[in-house]
Amino acid sequence: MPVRKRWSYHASMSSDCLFCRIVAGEIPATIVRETATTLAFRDIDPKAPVHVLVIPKEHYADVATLGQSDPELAGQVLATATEVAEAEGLLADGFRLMFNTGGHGGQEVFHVHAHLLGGAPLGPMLA
Ligand code: DGP
Repeated sequence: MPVRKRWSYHASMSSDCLFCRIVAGEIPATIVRETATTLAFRDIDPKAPVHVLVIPKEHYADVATLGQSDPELAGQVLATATEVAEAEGLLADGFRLMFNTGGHGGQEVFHVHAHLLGGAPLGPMLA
């Protein structure tokens, strides 16, 4: 019986990953910025007037894995997030950039993504 190859912890694309399927164009998304290595698109359930998800196109499960495996790509995600923040007019008043990570972090989609939130006062994080 053939052994079904499991996707390694990071791989270029996973067919059962929601955000890999957005990168592949198989699932529609409102894309606000795209670079050779990153993609930014609006969150389907926005928690602020501006709520954009910024991802590397390559699949990494979470920011810890990305940061350890490819810090240059992690930096490109931050650069794209900053470009989106500027394009959305968030630089003057500020914004929040966060990576939910793992179970305690409340991560639901295991393709690393930065949440870029802004457009209104967001209040304290740990209320
Ligand atoms: P997290 O809990 O950090 O894993 O956040 C996952 C986010 O992904 C959540 O804010 C909702 C968003 N999301 C889930 N499914 C979709 C989708 O199909 N399209 C878009 N644009 N966003 C999605």
